[in-house]
Amino acid sequence: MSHILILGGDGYLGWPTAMYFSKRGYDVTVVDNYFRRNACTELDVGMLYPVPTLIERAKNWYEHTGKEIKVVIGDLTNPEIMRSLFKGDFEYSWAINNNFSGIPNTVIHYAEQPSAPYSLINYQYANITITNNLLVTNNLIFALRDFSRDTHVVHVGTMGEYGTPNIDIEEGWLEIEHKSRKDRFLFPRQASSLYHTTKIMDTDLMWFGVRMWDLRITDLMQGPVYGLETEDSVIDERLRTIFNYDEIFGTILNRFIVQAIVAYPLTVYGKGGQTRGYLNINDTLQCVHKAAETHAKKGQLRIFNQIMETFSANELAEKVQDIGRKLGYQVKIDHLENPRKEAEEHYYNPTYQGLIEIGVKPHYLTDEILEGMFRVVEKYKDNIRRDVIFKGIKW
Ligand code: USQ
Repeated sequence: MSHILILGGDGYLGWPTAMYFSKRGYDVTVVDNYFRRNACTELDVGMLYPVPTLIERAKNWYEHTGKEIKVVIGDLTNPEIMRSLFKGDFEYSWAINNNFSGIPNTVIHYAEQPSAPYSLINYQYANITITNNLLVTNNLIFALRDFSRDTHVVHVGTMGEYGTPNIDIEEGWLEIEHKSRKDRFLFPRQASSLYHTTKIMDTDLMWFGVRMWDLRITDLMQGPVYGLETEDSVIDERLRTIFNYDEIFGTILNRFIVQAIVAYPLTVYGKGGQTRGYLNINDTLQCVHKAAETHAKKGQLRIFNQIMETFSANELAEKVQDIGRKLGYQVKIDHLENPRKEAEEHYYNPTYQGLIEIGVKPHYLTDEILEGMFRVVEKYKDNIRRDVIFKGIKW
C-alpha cells in the first residue's frame, strides 16, 4: 500500500486530502502542530463551526470507514521531528497500528502559514510566516536528501507567486531568447504579500534540491479555493473541514457567501477588477491526487497552475448577489478602500492545461454550486460574527 505523508494535515485542505487518499486505499499519516487553530484562537477570528481535534477526526473516520489515518502532532520547523518521520523513531499521537508505515512514497506539503493578511499584521507575524514556511520546506528537502531521494513531493504553491504580469503566465517555466541564445527559467515572480513571497522562496529551495540532489517535486500553483463540502464530509458533519470567513483566513468567495447570509454588504476591495484563478475544494483534492499518481521524474521540478477558471472580485460579488437574491437574501455590494497594495485593473491570462491533461475533471462555479454553499453555510448562520468580517489589515 502506498504510504502518503501529509504535512499540515489539519488545515482547510489537509484534512479533506487525508480522507480522500485514505478512501482510495493509501496508507495515510498526517502531521500538524495546530498552527491554524491556535492562530484563529489567538487572533479571535471566529470560525463557522467548531472542529474536533485531529485525533478525534481520525477516530471518527475510522469508526465510519474502518480505515486508519495515523496522526502525529508535531512542529515541522524542528528538523528532528521532520527527520524522524523518515527514520521511524517517533511515536504516533494516534494510530490503531503503531508500527512505522515506512518511508513515504509521497509527501504532500501543506504545512505553511497560508494567509497574506496574517503575514502583514506586523513584523512579528511576518517573521512567523517566514520562519515557519521556509524552515519546514528546508527541513523537508534535507530529510529527502539524507533519507529518501526517491520520495515524490507534492507541494502546494500559489498563483500569487507570479503576481499579475502584463504577459501570459506559463506553467512555471518560460523559454527565453536573449542575445540569440535560448534557455528555460522559472517564470518571473513578483508577489504582492510576504506570505506569497515565502512561497516563491519555497519554490527556489525546492528547485535547488532538485538541481543538487535529483529530488522529484511537483509544485502546484494554486489560486484561491472555495467550498466546504467534499465527498467525505457528507458522511458526518464532524468530518467537515475548518471554515473561515474572517478577513485573515477566509478566502474571497467563502467570505462573500457568509456576508450575503448575514446581510453584510459584500466587501469588494477597491475597484474589484482584481482577477484570480479559482477552484473548488473538490478540485484541489483531485489535483493533488492526480499529481501524486503521476509523479515528477528524478531531477524534475514539475509545475502546474492549479486553477479551473478566472474571475474578478466584481464578478464573484455579482454571482453571489444573484444567487443570494434568488434565495431571498438582501445582498448589497460595497467597494471598500483597498487595504492591500495590488493592481485593481490588470491583464491576466494564465495557462492551466497541465492538470487537465493528467486527468483532472473540473467542477466549475455554477449556480448549483453556489446555492449548495449557501445551503450549508445557512445552517450555521447563528454562529456568524460580523465583527471579524473586516478589520482592515493594511499592507
Ligand atoms: N478580496 C476582496 N474582498 C475580500 C477578500 C479578498 O476584494 O473580502 C480580493 C483581494 O484583494 C484579492 C482577491 O480578492 O485581490 C483574492 O483574495 P483572497 O483573500 O481570497 O486570497 P489571497 O489573499 O490571494 O490568498 C488566498 C489564500 C492563499 C493562496 C492564494 C492563491 O489564502 O493561501 O495562496 O489565495 S492566489 O490568490 O492565487 O495567490
